[in-house]
Order: sequence, then structure tokens, then C-alpha cells
Amino acid sequence: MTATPEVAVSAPVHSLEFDALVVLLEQIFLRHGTSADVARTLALNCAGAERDGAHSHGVFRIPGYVSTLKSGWVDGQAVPVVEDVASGFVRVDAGNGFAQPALAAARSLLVEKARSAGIAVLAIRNSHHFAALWPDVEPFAYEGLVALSVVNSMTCVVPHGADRPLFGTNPIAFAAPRADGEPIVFDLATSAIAHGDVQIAARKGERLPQGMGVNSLGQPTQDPKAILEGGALLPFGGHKGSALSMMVELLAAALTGGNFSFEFDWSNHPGARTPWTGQLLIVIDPSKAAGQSFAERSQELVRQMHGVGLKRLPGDRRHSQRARSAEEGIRLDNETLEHLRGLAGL
Ligand code: NDP
Ligand code: PYC
Repeated sequence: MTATPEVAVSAPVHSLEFDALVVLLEQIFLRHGTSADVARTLALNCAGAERDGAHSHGVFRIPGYVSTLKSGWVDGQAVPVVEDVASGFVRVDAGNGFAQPALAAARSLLVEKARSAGIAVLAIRNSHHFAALWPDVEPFAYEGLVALSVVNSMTCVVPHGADRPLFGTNPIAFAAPRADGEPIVFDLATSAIAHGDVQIAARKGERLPQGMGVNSLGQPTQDPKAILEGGALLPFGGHKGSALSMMVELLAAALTGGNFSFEFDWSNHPGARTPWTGQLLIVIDPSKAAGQSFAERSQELVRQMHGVGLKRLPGDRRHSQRARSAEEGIRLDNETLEHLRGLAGL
């Protein structure tokens, strides 16, 4: 491996500038058959997750992207088709490509509609989402808009009260501007734990907390391998998380025209990892609301939350890590960096 100015190759842990990581990831995507636009969009998304310490959806996901692209399951060259269907409704057929380029293609129309109608919906179908969801909503809050997104994934979660898995891990992400600080953002799987975190625990040989999943016999287990090998996850919060997961299936699949988490079959594509489903975004322009500015009101809510002793808001950990990465670079261990460089053909 050759040294680059951004990478201290003599250390066991390397420190990369954000831009250097984006370029490296872009090369990997391009080398595995994506268009330049798709490579750039996914590289920015994945490097952003790594920068923010969202490790279950940072560079950890790159081998999965590569094997999916190699399997022919997803079209890395797909050109999304955007349809302006109503004053507050945009549809995109992602063409069996990734969801993030579909969002990028529809974004300006969506924002224009949200600003004129006060609210707009983006329904993406025929799409693959393999990433964290917060990068899809946070940028809207930086523009003063409120955004909510849901995406469904692949069958691996047993609905509350059922015997077998049906739902995906189905995250919900929300972003809202606030007056004096970073936007308020949360992004959570409706499963007790994200599938990515189960894989990471299995790789590290760690046990999971109780209540995350079941083995192939439907018995509770704390062994991540038992969950991955024929077992399943549970929703968070029993019937409540299960209801939210059901809602995600309805909004991200039924409403968009995408697949439910149980509707696609990737068995003829060994190596396929990306769920072929749908995604919904709702964007609201809070300047249309009555009363004081929304951002002032959300600031007041945060002030009151801190006043009752809250130390950490959702998103705080990511933003601290983002600041640390800006100062110290994004840290990758030697093995990971070597692997990424190999995938990039370097
Ligand atoms: P976490 O449980 O780690 O975090 C969920 C949210 O809660 C985050 O906004 C987090 O903020 C916040 N949070 C965590 N701990 C605290 C705390 N102690 N106090 C206050 N807030 C807290 O996330 P999940 O494991 O549920 O999901 C991980 C990722 O997996 C998400 O990005 C999700 O989008 C992704 N995912 C993607 C799927 C897909 O199909 N594409 C499917 C399922 C999951 P912070 O970020 O600052 O830690
Ligand atoms: O971590 O559950 C997950 C997940 C599914 C699809 C992408 N990430």
C-alpha cells in the first residue's frame, strides 16, 4: 500500500480526511459498475456515516454494496424517473437502483413543493436502501424544513405476538431545525437492534443484551450468530415498536408502490444484500405554521429538556463525533483501510 498525504500508513490506525475517504469509496463504487453520480452519492453517504460514528452504516457496509453490485441484484447505473403527480406529491421510480440517487434527483422539486404548498411527499419505489436514514432528512432541517422519512428493509423481525419474522428493521428518521444549535434529528430502527449491529456483534464475538432476538426455534437468545443463522429480531418496545414497523411497511411500500420487506426474493442472486423496497419522505415548511418561529419553539423545547436534567439529545453523539473527525480525521484500522484500498483496485 502506498502512502498518500492524507493517510498515515505507518500507524496501525489511520486518519483520513473526509474528502479522501469519499474519493476512496467513490473509486470502489465506480470499479464495481456504478455511474459517476451514483458513486458520488453513495460515497458521500457512507463516508458521512463513518465520520459521524454511525459505524453500522459506514464503511462496514462497503463489502455488502460490492457483493450486491457483483450479484446483479441492483442496477448501479439506474437513472431515476421523477414524476410530478400533484401539488404536494412527487413520485420516483428508482429503476432498481439505489434510493439516495432517487432522492437526489427529486430533491429540488420536493423542496419547491414543500415551500409552496407547506407540505410535500416524496414516494420512492423500486429502490434499494442500505444506509443510515438520517443523511436523508438532516439536510432539510439545515434549510429550515421539517422532514420525516421511513424505509422498509428485509424480513427479519417477528411482529409482536407472531411466531415468525415478517417485518424489516424499518427505520424512522426525523429532522427539525432549531434556533441555536444543530437540528434535532433522530434515526432509529423499529427493531430492538439494527441488523448491522447484530452483524458487528457477531464479528466481535460479543453477546447482545436480552430482548433483541430469537433463535431458529423462536427461543430468546443473546447470541448474535443464532439470530443471523435462522433466528430473527424482535421489534423495540413490544407492541408499540411493532405498530411503528407496520406503519413503515405501509408508508414505505404500500404507499410508494415498492415491495414489502417480505415480497422480494434474492435467493437467485447470491451476494445480494440490499433490500429492494421503497422509501417515503414527508417535508414540511414550518414557516407556514402559526405563532412564533418553529426554530425558536424547538429551541425552547430543547432548553426545557436540558432544564429537567437531559444531557444528551438524539444526534448529539453524531455531532460530537463529526467535530472530532474534523479535528483528528476519520480513523480506520489498518485491516479495514487495506481492504477498502483493495476493493478500489489500489
Ligand atoms: P440507535 O439505537 O443507535 O440510535 C437511535 C437514535 O437514538 C439515534 O438518533 C441516536 O442518536 C439516539 N440515541 C441513542 N442513544 C441515545 C441516548 N442515550 N440518549 C438520547 N438519544 C440517544 O440506532 P438504531 O440501532 O436503531 O439504528 C442504527 C442505524 O441503522 C440508523 O441510522 C438506521 O437508519 C439504520 N438502519 C437502516 C436500515 C435500512 O433499511 N436502511 C434498517 C435499519 C436500521 P445518535 O445518532 O446521536 O447516537
Ligand atoms: O441495519 O437493519 C439494518 C439494515 C437493513 C438494511 C440496511 N441496514
